[in-house]
Amino acid sequence: MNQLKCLLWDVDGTLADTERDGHRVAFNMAFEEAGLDRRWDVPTYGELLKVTGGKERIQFDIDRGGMHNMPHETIAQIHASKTIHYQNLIADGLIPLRPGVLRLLEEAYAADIILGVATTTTPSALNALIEHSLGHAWFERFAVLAAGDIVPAKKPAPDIYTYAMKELGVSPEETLALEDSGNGWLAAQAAKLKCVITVNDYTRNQDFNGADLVVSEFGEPDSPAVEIFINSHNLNDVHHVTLEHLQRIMTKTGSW
Ligand code: XBP
Ligand code: MG
Repeated sequence: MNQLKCLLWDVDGTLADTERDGHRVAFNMAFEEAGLDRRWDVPTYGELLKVTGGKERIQFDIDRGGMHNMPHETIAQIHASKTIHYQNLIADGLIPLRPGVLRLLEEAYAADIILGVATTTTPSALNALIEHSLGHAWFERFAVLAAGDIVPAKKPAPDIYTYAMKELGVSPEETLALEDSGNGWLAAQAAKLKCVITVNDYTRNQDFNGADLVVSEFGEPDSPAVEIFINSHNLNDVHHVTLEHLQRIMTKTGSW
């Protein structure tokens, strides 16, 4: 029987709904600054989210003919400017944490669960979110911040999860991933991790077949009950997701 020893957190869409009003807006600001007439509206950005990584997303849009005037700057320069705009948006306090995130983090930290981050986003973008939405103390409380180009292949490849576990000295059998997207779920699955998913407007129709628990959000005790979409372990008391639910998921043998 496996005990929960480590929680690995995805960032965008899981800790906070950063994509629509954060990253997307910052990309558009950078395009404007670079003299590009391209703007990513909300549905277009939803399509582009199938490509993980901001630089890769811009490249993909160029390759598919989305950008009609080619950028003067390189993609790396446009992305660097996007990251600064994103950091400023986060510093303005526009993107709160999702419901239940801080409660679960605090519960797990108090229980001596090892906490780590495994994300596709750029380290400086992650740092801004920790500083302004979580609080400075969390730089110490996360035992690893695995982000961006630190691995060659981004999600849906398992690499960022494998890297984080190696840094922490933990095994997949004692680690649970918290994700929000199909690409995140594929990455966790390929890393042989159990996985709980909190969907959002961009991801609720994606394929999470085989995930351990898929819910609308982690929720809060004093809010209405969360919606449950997949409940592979038949947890029968999920009003909001607690550390105890995550521990129960880990103790299941995988015979479902
Ligand atoms: C989400 C991503 C990132 C962000 C943009 O990462 O795919 O590319 O959309 O961030 P995750 P960057 O869900 O793994 O946290 O522009 O910094 O790549
Ligand atoms: Mg995500």
